[in-house]
Amino acid sequence: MQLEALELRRVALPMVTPFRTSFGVEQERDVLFVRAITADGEGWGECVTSKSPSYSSEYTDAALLTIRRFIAPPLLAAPITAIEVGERLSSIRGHRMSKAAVEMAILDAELRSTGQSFARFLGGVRDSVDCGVSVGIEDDIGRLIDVVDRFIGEGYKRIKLKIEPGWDIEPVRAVRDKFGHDLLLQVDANAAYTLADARHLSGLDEFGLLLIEQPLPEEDIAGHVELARTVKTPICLDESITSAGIAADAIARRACSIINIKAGRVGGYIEARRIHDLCKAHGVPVWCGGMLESGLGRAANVALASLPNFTLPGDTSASDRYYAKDVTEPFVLEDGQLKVPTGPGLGVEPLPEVLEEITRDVVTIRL
Ligand code: OSB
Ligand code: MG
Repeated sequence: MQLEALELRRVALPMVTPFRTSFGVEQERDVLFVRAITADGEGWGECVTSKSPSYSSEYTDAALLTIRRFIAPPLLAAPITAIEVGERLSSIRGHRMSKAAVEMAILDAELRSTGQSFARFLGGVRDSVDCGVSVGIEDDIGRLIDVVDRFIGEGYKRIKLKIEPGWDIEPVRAVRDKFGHDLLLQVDANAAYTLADARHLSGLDEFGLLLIEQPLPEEDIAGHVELARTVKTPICLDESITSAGIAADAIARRACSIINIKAGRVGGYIEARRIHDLCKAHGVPVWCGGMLESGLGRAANVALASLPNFTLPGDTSASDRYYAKDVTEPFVLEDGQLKVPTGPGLGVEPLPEVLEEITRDVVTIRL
């Protein structure tokens, strides 16, 4: 299809509670929505960057600039299909979240025009997916127990605790003591440790965790190889896995035995599917990560999570986990699951009044 324009809409989405991780606190999402406008209709993408470059090197101001200056022009220059976006942008290094957002919008436009859903296109095999929830770092253990108790009550099938040095063994012990050993429980360090902490992290082994996510820095594949030999808890990588090539390398070197797939981090849903297929071929289970997405990104994530090798519950929480008012019809938990949208493309759209209310700025790029 021929793109007529790309609209970049910067929105502010207030969060219900601050979300604290080892790299910072988020209270309001500063998000970029991408609207692909074509002669055959439109499509939506969501950029998963945040305000500051703290989870990864990308951030929203930079994504806006990168899309305007480098990503939009080659895509507007000649007809394009979603599966060609990666190749068309291959001379632009990095900026995967920015590329992913634009690819998502083009894919949505394409699938809407042919009447196919994201899940169908990606190869989904389930009509609903098991959901976990990511629990931020709390001020004290009493508060943490209350938060976890509430999420279990809401039906979440798996709890992930954010950890950092000084907030690791004790909170995990407290949650295990309170909720028992049947609770599916895992932790996420967002790269807050070094290899010198290997023995300390072995202290988590007694709690029967599903996995420890990204203990060491993004670039430190060798460190994770070493750590995986010391710690019995399975190592799962998030930040480190930026492409199918890196995933193949990490698996071959035994840096991890589980992978968290986030489409934004790897440059789009098509690369995400490649990583899924690779992991499936190697017997490496995957699960769908999250980046505090609005209903747009959430719809695509739930579709991705319906692929066969997504055998662990994902960070595919309900809309009300983060937002009192989502930009789409809200995703609501039913028996710990979310329904995979079946309509054309994402199967959801921004609600016009909400979109107007949260929009801070709109830039339209034409050829
Ligand atoms: O590391 O998985 C992460 C949120 C923002 C950035 C990074 C991460 C997270 C989460 C929450 O853990 C995921 C979600 O619920 O969307
Ligand atoms: Mg993570």
